[in-house]
This record gives sequence, structure tokens and C-alpha cells, in this order.
Amino acid sequence: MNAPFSYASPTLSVDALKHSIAYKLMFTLGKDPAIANKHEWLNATLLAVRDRMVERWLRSNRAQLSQDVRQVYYLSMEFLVGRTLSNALLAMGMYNDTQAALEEMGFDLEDLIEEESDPGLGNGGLGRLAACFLDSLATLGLPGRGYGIRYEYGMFKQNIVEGRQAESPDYWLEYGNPWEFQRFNTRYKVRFGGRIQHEGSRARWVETEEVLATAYDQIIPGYDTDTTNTLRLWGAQASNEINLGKFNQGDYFAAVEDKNHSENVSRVLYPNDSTYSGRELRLRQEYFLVSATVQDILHRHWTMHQTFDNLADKIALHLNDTHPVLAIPELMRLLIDENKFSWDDAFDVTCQVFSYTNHTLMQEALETWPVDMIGKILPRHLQIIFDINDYFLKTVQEQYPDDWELLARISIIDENNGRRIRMAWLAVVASHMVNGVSELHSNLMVQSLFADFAKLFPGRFCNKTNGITPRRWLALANPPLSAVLDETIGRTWRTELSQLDELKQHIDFPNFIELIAHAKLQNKKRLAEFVSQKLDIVIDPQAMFDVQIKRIHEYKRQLLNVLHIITRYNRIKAEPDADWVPRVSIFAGKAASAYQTAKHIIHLINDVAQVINNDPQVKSKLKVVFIPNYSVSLAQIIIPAADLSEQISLAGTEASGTSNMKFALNGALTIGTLDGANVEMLDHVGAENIFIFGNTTPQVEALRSNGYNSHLYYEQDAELHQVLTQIATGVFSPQEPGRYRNIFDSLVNLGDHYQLLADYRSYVDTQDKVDKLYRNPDTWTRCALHNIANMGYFSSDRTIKEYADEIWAIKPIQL
Ligand code: 26W
Repeated sequence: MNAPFSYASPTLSVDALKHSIAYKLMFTLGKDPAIANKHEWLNATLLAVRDRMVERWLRSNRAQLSQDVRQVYYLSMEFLVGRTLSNALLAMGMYNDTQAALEEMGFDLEDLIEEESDPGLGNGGLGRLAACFLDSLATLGLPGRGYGIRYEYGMFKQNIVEGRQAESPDYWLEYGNPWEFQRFNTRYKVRFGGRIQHEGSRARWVETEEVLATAYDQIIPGYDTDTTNTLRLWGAQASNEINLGKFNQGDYFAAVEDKNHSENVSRVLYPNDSTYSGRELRLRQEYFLVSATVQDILHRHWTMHQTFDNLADKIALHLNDTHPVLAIPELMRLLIDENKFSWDDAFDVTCQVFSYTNHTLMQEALETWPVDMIGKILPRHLQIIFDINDYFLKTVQEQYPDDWELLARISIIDENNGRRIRMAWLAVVASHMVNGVSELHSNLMVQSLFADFAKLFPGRFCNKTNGITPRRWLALANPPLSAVLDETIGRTWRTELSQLDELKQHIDFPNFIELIAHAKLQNKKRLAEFVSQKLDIVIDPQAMFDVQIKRIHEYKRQLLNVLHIITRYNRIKAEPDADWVPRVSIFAGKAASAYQTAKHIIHLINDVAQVINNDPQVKSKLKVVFIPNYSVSLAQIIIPAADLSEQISLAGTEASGTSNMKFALNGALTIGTLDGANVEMLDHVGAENIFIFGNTTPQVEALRSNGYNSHLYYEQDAELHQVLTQIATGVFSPQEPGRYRNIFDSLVNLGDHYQLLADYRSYVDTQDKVDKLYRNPDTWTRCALHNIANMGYFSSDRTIKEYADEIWAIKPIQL
């Protein structure tokens, strides 16, 4: 394996590093090097590396303070940062030195890197996007901080037991987290419950229950720059260690129970992706995050300025989806009740400060909280939300007198569904900018979900197409390809990804094509080795690696992929001796623990794999692999090894997708629908270099409104008929023939909500074109190269520059 080559740092000698690592091991961890285990060596290395970053961090923070620049605060319930060590070494140009130092001490850096736990503090796309954004902010020298929750248990660990998903808790802090700084002195009280006493326009919130939020800081290094930023995560602490009253009454257990109850607020990440749960603990988590954050931001501002009159000039608060939207009433509350602002002034500042990103249009994902629940837990916030709504509806009514239907539609309070607060409405009303995450999604957003608001506030809506950081997703994940790029166009693509365009000049050199193909083969061998070790399945690196890795969700249509796999299986069985293009279909992804259909899909994939992988007639012509426990670190191994990237969601449902960009950047070809950012990828790579199939969004809508009849497709397409019948009759579940009858019914008899059958024929035919191209390795690699060369636009550096200029109005700090 090549190491991600790093620029040399003349000040750091290998000896000095060796010394620091040994020092940390002995004097910080208290371990004798002679008996220390791998984890302890890893932690010592992390601490030694962290030390070297602290100086930059302090310098950055000092520069930010002295230049007194406007800052953005990125509020997110999820940050999926991935492992830190390798990224930090890359950012600081210390990879090779550290490798050498450890080698001299008898350790392999790669080994230690694999030992680090991968904190799963997010569900999927939204959390990973937040992490890419932090990386880009720091790399661009932009003043920004992330704020989130330090969940003790992140995303559950997924095991596959007899084909089914089994969840177990992931205690990622088991060996400590040497990367973080616990700030014992940065603590805020977060209050819940109680009641309100009015004093004129102000209110006193009394008799509350209290939890303490303690700050844990992580350094976010920028690549090849001294700028670093901070990710501050809040952990909950009981405000009085144990309830003394109960303790004194001798009720020790009740006292400890109370403590646990308070601390539960940062215990565990909700494993839902795109479905809103409505549970009280989740509401408490959301408020816990924003209350501590807004207090912290105001505290910092006050320390610097001793006034809040210039607040709107100095801070921008960004809401990553609606999950942190309670920051709006929280800021209003603190300004009005604790800092003597008038209501109008407070609302004015709030609107200037906030901006909001919408990440999904799906109904079931949109957060609405019962008025009663908010009233019980956050009585003062409920009042403020009502006040904002009254004020807003009044201004609209002046413009559209007596349009009661409009007023009912845009009211923040939904009176029809048992009185609920529409969090997305609140976010739109109190933000100065609202963005979607791809061109298509942003357009649909203003045509559907926010249509009324777009008419009222035409300048408020915009698009910021997502991006990914080339540091983690190319330099770190794909050393073989990075080495080829470095040789060909130099090293600066890491921060100027559009330079990949220069690769096009080399496309006619067979040697160069050969190098690209060779890099891919190396990555495929690495993955094959991994699969053989972890799953005991042998896959051939020469076969086409066809990959779909993402959360398991009906709208993402993993089932459509399965329909194609079974079709292919049937064709092979019909003609076992024909010249088939060998394929390995690879899946990975978690299903939300309460999402039964998604779990059933995982089971089906594994059952299909069982049958196909053990059919002697099929041999290496087709293999199906489900890799358990998908995570950022697993993605870093799988993505570089992919030949074909499956991005097959129903048009109009995937807001953007970001793995689509990661795959293309690593030289996979995409088979995809015109959904999310696929549409823009097509624009960039050209129709000859991507496999687009299926209905477009308007066609999907037309089918829906004209009465889509999936049964017809089932009747009229013989291959499809066969596949569906096999699923329904237990060909893949002979022990329990009826196991997948419900999947058959949902597709054939119950409306096929995500229109799989409508896209099936186009998908299967397009897969044939994929095979055809794969038979010609040179042409295939040239197409892959066009993908790599045209991915510059999809760097999160470009995305973040747009946010910085057009939404946050922030500028780089000078170091
Ligand atoms: C409250 C429950 C809940 C939890 C998470 C609702 C919604 C979410 C997220 C919005 C789900 C998510 O991760 N969305 C993804 O965001 C990515 C980054 O913008 C996009 O690329 C994906 O298309 C979108 O599904």
C-alpha cells in the first residue's frame, strides 16, 4: 500500500516524534512501553500529533479574536467526521515522518490507523456533509465553528445474523478520546419544564429542571495551512451530581436515577434517517444543543464587545436542517428576557443572523412537534413561537387580506393535525436565506414544499449544490490514484480540485490510461482481501465491482438493484456457458432500527446472495456481497474499488446524494436516474460518460397523477414477471416460502410507491450497456478518467466558498 504522500516538514524530525510518542505513552498515559498495547500506542501517537496542532490552533484562535471578523456557527445534530489520525497527519504533512518514527519503534502506522474507533455521530449524508464543510472551512481559512452533541453512543453497530440486521450499541469512547479537550470551565445550564412569570414584555422562566452542558473541543485542521477551526460538542452532566434530598432520605437509587435521567440527553444518537420520531428525548436533545450553543456564542460575543448592538454584524448561525431550529426562539428569549431587547429588535437581529439548509422534501422527514409537548418542556419558547407566528401572519394578511387558505397553509402552527409546530416553516420565516442542496432539489423545493413562501419572499431561496472534501475522499482514501495524479498534474489538486481538468490532456496516452487502470486494480485487490478476511467470500478483482452503499431506504431503491441481480442470475442459468461479464454486486448500509421494510430488504439481499453465491452453475460470473456495519472508514475502502456506482433513487426523491460524487472522483462510472446531484454530474461529465436511465421527475409526477398501475408492468414484461414470481414464491427463501410475499405485494398490488417497476426495463437495458462497455477496458477507463477530470466542481471547497460569499458574508482570516 502506498502512503498518502505528504509534503516534507523540515522542522519535525523523526527523532523528535519518536521522543514525543514515547513521552506521551509514559507520562500522559502512564504506560511502560514494554507492555503497552496497540491502543495505548495509538493514543500516544494521537496525543503527540495533537500537540503539534495545538500551536496552530492557538494562533488561529488568537488571530480570529484580534481581527474581530464575522464568524459562522454551523449547528448540526450530526457530525460524521471519520477517523482523525490519518486526516491530521495528511493536513499537517506529517504522514511520512510519523510512519518512519513508528516503524523505528516497531509499529506499522497503517495498523494503528485501523485501530482508531470511527465515531458514528451521524446517520448518513447530512452528518457527513457537515464534516466535509468543517474541513473546507478550515482549509479555506474561513472563521467558522461546528456545534453538535457528544453522543456517548453513536450510530448502532450492525451485525448480520442469519441474513438479518442485528443492532448493538457502539460505545466509541471505550478507549477514551485523546483527540478532544474537555472544557471543565465552559459549562452552561440548560433548562426544561417549569412555568412562566410575566414582567411586562419580559418573562421569567421558573421552577425548571436543569442539566449542565459541558464543552468538548476537537481541533479541525485545515489542509496545508496554519488555520484550524473547532468542533465543539456538548456533553450532558447532571446539575447537582446526585439529588441530595433523595440521598439524605436514604433513597440512593432514586437519587442516582435522577442523575441518569439528566445525562440521558447526550446518551445516544437517534438512528433515524429521513423519518421523524416525535419522541420527547429527541426534543430535549435538540434544545440541549441549541441552548448551550446560543449561550456560548452570546457569552463569547459579550466578552469581546460588551454589547449586543453589533451582534448581527459579527455572527452568522446556520441550521443544518430543522433539527437545531429551536435556536431561533432561544436567541429571541435570551435577547428579550435577559438582555433587554425589544421584541421587534430581537426578531430583526434573529432574521439577519440565521440561515437554513433543507435536506429533504419527504413528508415523513419533516419535523413537526405537538404544541402540548413544547408547551410542557419549553413553555417560554412556545410563547415566542406563537408571537413570531402572529407577527408573520399579520404582515402577510396586510398583503393578502382574507386569503384564509393561504394563512392556514403558511401558519407555523398546523391546526389540522392536533396542533403541531411546523419546524421548517419556523426556519423559513426567521432566516434570511434558505437553500437546497442540488439544482433539482432547490427547484423542487420552491415549487412544492415552500411554494407559498417563495412567493412571499422571492429573494430568500437559493441553491448550494453539495460537495465533498478531496482530502479525505481522494488523497486519504485512494493513495494509488493520488500518486498517479501527483505525477501527472502535480500536487495542488488537493486544494484546487478543478485542476483535475488538466488530466484531459493526457487521455490519449495509453501509458497513462494503463496507470489509471492499475490504480483501480490495486484498490479492488485491497477490497477483495478485506471481503475475504471479514466475510470469507472470494471475489475476483478482475470482475466488475458494482456498488450500492448508503442508508437502506425504499426511495433509494436497493430493491431495484436486487431485481436486476435476479434477472442476471436467471439469464446466466438459462445460458451458463455464454460469455458473461463477471460482476460482483456489493451492498452496504444500515436500516433504521424501527424501519421494518428496510430491514426486510437487507434480509432479501442476503438471501439472494446465499442462493447465487452457492449455485455451482454461476461460479464467478455473479457474486453478491453485503458488507456489514457501513461507516465512513468502510466507505474509504469500498469507494476507491468501485467500477460502477449505483445512484438509482426515484427521480425527485434524493435531495442531492454525495456518495455519487465520491465514486466518480475515484473513477467509477455512474448508473443513475436524473435525481439530486446526478443531474449536475451528467452536465459535467457528458452523456457519453454516465449511464442515465429511468423516468424524469415530471414523468414520475405524471404517472402518479394519471393513476400509476404497476401491475401492468408485471404482466407485460416476461423477465420482470419471472423475477417477481421467484421472490413471491420463496425461490430465495426455501425454508420459508412466504417470507417475501409482502415485498411482491407492495410492488405489484399495493401501488409500488417508488415506481420500481416503471423503471425496471430501462434499468436492465442500461445495465446491458454497462456490460458492453466493460468488455472494452480501454474505453471504460477513458470514461472513468472523464469522470475524475470533471469532478472539480463537486469539491466542498467550492460549496463552502458559495455559502461564505452568498449566505454568511464571511472572509478568510489572515494568519
Ligand atoms: C428528524 C429525522 C431526520 C433525520 C435526518 C430527518 C431527516 C434527516 C436528514 C435530512 C437525512 C439526510 O441525511 N439527508 C441527506 O442529506 C444529504 C446532504 O445534503 C443529501 O445529499 C441526501 O440526498 C439527503 O438524503
